[in-house]
Amino acid sequence: KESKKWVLMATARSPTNIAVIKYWGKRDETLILPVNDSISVTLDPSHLSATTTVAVSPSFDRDRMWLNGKEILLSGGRYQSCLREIRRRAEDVKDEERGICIKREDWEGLHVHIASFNNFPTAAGLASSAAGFACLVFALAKLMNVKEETTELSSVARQGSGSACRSLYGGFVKWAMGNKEDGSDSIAVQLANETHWEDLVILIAVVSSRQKETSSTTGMRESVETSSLLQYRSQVVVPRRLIQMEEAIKKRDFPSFAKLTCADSNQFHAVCLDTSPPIFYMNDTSHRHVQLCFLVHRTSYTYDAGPNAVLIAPNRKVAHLLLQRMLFYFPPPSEKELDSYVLGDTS
Ligand code: 2P0
Repeated sequence: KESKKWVLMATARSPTNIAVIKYWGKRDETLILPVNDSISVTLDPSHLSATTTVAVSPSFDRDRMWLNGKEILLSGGRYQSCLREIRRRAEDVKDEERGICIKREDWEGLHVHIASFNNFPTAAGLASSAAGFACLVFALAKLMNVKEETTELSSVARQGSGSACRSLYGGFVKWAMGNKEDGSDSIAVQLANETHWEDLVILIAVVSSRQKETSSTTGMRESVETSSLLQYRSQVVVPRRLIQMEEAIKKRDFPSFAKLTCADSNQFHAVCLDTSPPIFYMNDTSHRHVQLCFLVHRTSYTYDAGPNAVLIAPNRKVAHLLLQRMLFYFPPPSEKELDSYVLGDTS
């Protein structure tokens, strides 16, 4: 009975990432294998990130998880895939001070409890699943003393959520689609680390923190089934754009980087419109942000599966100017407006 009292824990924090060449469409839904390569920039972990603590104890009778304090079901295939893949790679763990010894073969019979928090809106098109699954996989790997390289872990995180594989690295990251059927070469690689382009400033304008109406998973499936633009994009446009984007990142060439980023965001949303039934992730406010971006010289924008703007400036000076314009055209609500909003007065 005494031996049932111990709990071993590990905590990790992972930032979200913003794709500048978008992933949209899967060729295998179970293994989460994409139809094209993608490139993203990982944000600073102090802002949009997930923090996850995983715990193991012989007293736990089943795997359980809490997301932002609320228990969620772990029965979904994606959580099960990540847990299974990490358990498969688990090693011996010893805590001599506390007299705990877990043999690699013991992990199969032990259960985990997982508590995860996002410091930003969940499922509002700010890649919360990317930060969440990257963090879960990293924390579990730490707890179970998994020795694999980050690239190998990225293929586990990918099975939680495609974009999560890119959040295991900082800086600029490419998710290579791979071509093997088992997905073993569908992994993330770091193109440049977080110090490579430190001047770059990313501003996020939260237009809505409501959950999106069409989940990425459903949206992608419908685009793959119905959009001919998606086929052209994945086979012709993205391969070309990828080479240009890698070059722009390497040279810190902001004009090329900005042009490619905007073009790729536009094409992703064009694919959404080309889907049947059409998917509308951007709204009128998003469109106004795009117009504003064109008014401020040397800025770029990108939109994920939601209306929130991700605006990119080459340095703090331009970011300051952009922010000034944003606050002029989209002034924050007055205290009176805020009060009526909180009190539910819609008049
Ligand atoms: C991306 N998005 O590259 C693209 C751009 C949204 C638009 O990856 O089904 O949540 O879990 O693999 O990763 C959002 O899709 O989808 C996404 P699943 P995920 O960031």
